Amino acid sequence: MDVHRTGPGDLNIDLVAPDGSVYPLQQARGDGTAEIHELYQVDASSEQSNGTWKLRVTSIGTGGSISGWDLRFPWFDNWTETQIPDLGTAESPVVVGSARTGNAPQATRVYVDIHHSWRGDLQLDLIAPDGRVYPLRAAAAKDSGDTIHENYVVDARASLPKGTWKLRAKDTAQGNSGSISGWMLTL
Ligand SMILES: [Ca+2]
Repeated sequence: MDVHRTGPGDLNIDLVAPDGSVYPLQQARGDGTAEIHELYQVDASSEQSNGTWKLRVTSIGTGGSISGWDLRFPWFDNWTETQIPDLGTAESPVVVGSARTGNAPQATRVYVDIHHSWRGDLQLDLIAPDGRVYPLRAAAAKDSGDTIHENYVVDARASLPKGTWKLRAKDTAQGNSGSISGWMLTL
């Protein structure tokens, strides 16, 4: 959530489910904080996910704006450090064993945390349980950065969610190496 406040008053911030249930996220007091950048976790397991969710901001004595927000349904992650050998390939798995029905979402989200002495060596792909390959990032020989902290959105409707998903990092050039620190998959 990214909310900006223009004055010193209070903001009450709630998540409203499609059926109208209200989940309070924050009661921001007039502490002078102008920008609220926060990630909140709520237990919404009694809700149907289908429908319109709302972020509701009630201001008391101040103005402001909602610059942006997003809603993430359960994510799967793997924060075991995985070495990516020079000119080699590494895979980091997550297991989705849920009772989810239907296909993976049109907006399947991946967050990647990689450290590498020349990140342009790397080609990143998401591998679905059925073996389908969803490209995330192409190798770029001139890209000398050393971290990848990036979000990707892929249309994974061709795959079913249940099973083992993998982040695959392929090192395509000699001389530098690194590791996958972790990654997250949001279905
Ligand atoms: Ca390399």
